Parts: sequence; structure tokens; C-alpha cells
Amino acid sequence: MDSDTLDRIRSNDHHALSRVISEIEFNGQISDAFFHEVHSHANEALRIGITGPPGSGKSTLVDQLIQQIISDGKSVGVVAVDPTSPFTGGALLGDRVRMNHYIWDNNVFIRSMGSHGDLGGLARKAQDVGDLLAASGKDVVIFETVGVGQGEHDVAKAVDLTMVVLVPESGDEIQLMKAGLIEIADVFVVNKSDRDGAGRLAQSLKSILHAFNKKGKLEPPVFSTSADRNEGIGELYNGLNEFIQVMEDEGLMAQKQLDRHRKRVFNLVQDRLLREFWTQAKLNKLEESIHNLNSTNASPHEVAHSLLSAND
Ligand SMILES: Nc1nc2c(ncn2[C@@H]2O[C@H](COP(=O)(O)OP(=O)(O)O)[C@@H](O)[C@H]2O)c(=O)[nH]1
Ligand SMILES: [Mg+2]
Repeated sequence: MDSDTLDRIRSNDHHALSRVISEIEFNGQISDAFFHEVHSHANEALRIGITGPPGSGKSTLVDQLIQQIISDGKSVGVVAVDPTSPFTGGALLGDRVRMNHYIWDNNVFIRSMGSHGDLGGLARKAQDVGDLLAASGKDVVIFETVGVGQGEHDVAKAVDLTMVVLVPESGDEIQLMKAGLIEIADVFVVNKSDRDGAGRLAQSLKSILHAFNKKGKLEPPVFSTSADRNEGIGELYNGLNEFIQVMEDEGLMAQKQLDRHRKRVFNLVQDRLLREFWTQAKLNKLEESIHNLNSTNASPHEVAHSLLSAND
């Protein structure tokens, strides 16, 4: 990546943005110096993660939020993260339709990103993509993740606020707790409020959240929407802004950002060390030791010890 690319990112060139995001997605070689520059030019974009079961209406909700954000005079970058997709660059079908809708709008950038099986790297990628969009001047960055497992937990590490979208069909509260969604959620949305059971779900969620709330974390508010009918969206948008204001006033946002920063440095160091350690010679040695399992009595500890003491 050269300084021309950086200038283009900073001048909100969506083609350049898309190109660099592909590099990040496919683990391209981007220098630390480039990321350093990007980071130093990143504004204070608010980073929001939106997760929930497939079909709960996340994309519909994001579309409505985009409208709210641009009516508010702000710009937004949306990245649909699909951890299950080995997808090659660009967009999932639905997102391509969305993208076309805004193709001439400099205030809205939308694209998709797969994880390519590299789940652990998702948090790092989301952080870098967030910086990139912030450097292009976006006021809000939204990551939409399919809630199917580890993916949303990775993305939650890269955002200021995680919104979990549920629907009356998404199962009972016990399942929710098992999935660890209560741990990562800052805000809940009960979508498809036009359906039976939505009011009941919102009520029982509220009482659970009240009972289980941890110190040092605000009790997550629960919003009710019907995204495809544009109902409850204005209330959700205003409620989000109020919630964020409280987080800021109480110093919780700053704390969260510091924690994120610390963790990010930690992960970068860990990634680098692992990459540097596993040279081809060491990988070969490991394979040899596995090959000889029957003839030697080397324990995994012994093999690890010898690899760690090797010089190549
Ligand atoms: N009844 C009802 N359907 C909705 C609502 N919001 C979205 N949908 C529909 O639910 C389906 C899945 O929505 P989508 O946004 O693609 O869900 P995602 O997989 O979570 O991104 C689509 O057919 C939407 O039109 C809602 O509030 N009520
Ligand atoms: Mg979707």
C-alpha cells in the first residue's frame, strides 16, 4: 500500500476502500506503517456490531438505520461479516442489491467480508476495516454478523457497542444465555414485533437483564421494532444515541475503547510471534515427530520443548 492509496482513502474514495478491504480480508501483505497511518487519520467513528440469528431481520434493520443516519446528516460504512462463507471478495447477493441502491452516495459504503475459515483473525480484520472506514471519514461503522457461533464474539471485540437482534421464534431465554449473547450485548432489539410472542419476549428479556446485570455495565435496554414496516426505528435510533451518551458520560465508552486497544496490541504481538515462530523448518520437525509416534515415546511436552529451543 502506498501513500496514494492512503490519500484516496482519506478523500473517501470508495474504490480504494474496497480494494484495501479485500487485501485485509484475504490476508494480503499490508505493512504496519500503512495501518499506523490509517489509524492516525481515523476519526472517532462509532463502531456498532449487529448480530442475531439468520433471518431475524438484521439486514432490514441496518437498511432502516442507514436512513436514520443519513437523515441525521452523518455518513456510514456497513460491513456484512459472514463467518460461514468462504466467499470471494465483494458482496453477498442481498448486499449487492443494497449496495447498488447507494452506489452514487458518498455517505454510504456497503460491502461483505467472509472469514475464510480464519475465525481467530476476524476480530483483527474487523478492527482494521473499522479504522479504514473511520479514516475515510465515516461517522458510523456497522458490522452485521450472522449469529452462528464464534463470529459475533470476535466482532464484539472490535466494536463500541453490540446490538443483538432477536425475534419471537429465536427460542427461549435459556438458549440465549447458553449462546453467551447476554454477555456480549449492550443493547437488545426484539424485531418482528408484529408477530405473536414479541411482547412476551421483550418483557422476559427485560426481567432477565435486570436480574443478571453486572456491575460496571449498564443494563442493556430492549427495543421493539418491525423493521420491514419501519416501525420503532426512530425510537431505536434515538434510544441508541441516548444510551451512547450515558456510556460516554459515565466513562464506560472510554473504558471499553481502552480495553479494546490493550487487547488489540496483545493480539497483534501474539499473531506476529506465532507467524515468526512457525518456520517451515519447525513445521517439518513437528511433522517428523508425528510420523515417529510409534517408534518414539516423545510426549507433546517434549516435542514442544525441543521446538522452542530450536534456532530455526
Ligand atoms: N414480519 C416481519 N418480517 C420482517 C421484519 N423485518 C424483516 N423481516 C423479513 O424477514 C426476512 C429476513 O430479513 P433479513 O433482514 O434478510 O434478515 P437477516 O438474515 O437477519 O439479515 C426478510 O424476508 C424480511 O423482509 C419484521 O419486522 N416483521
Ligand atoms: Mg443479513
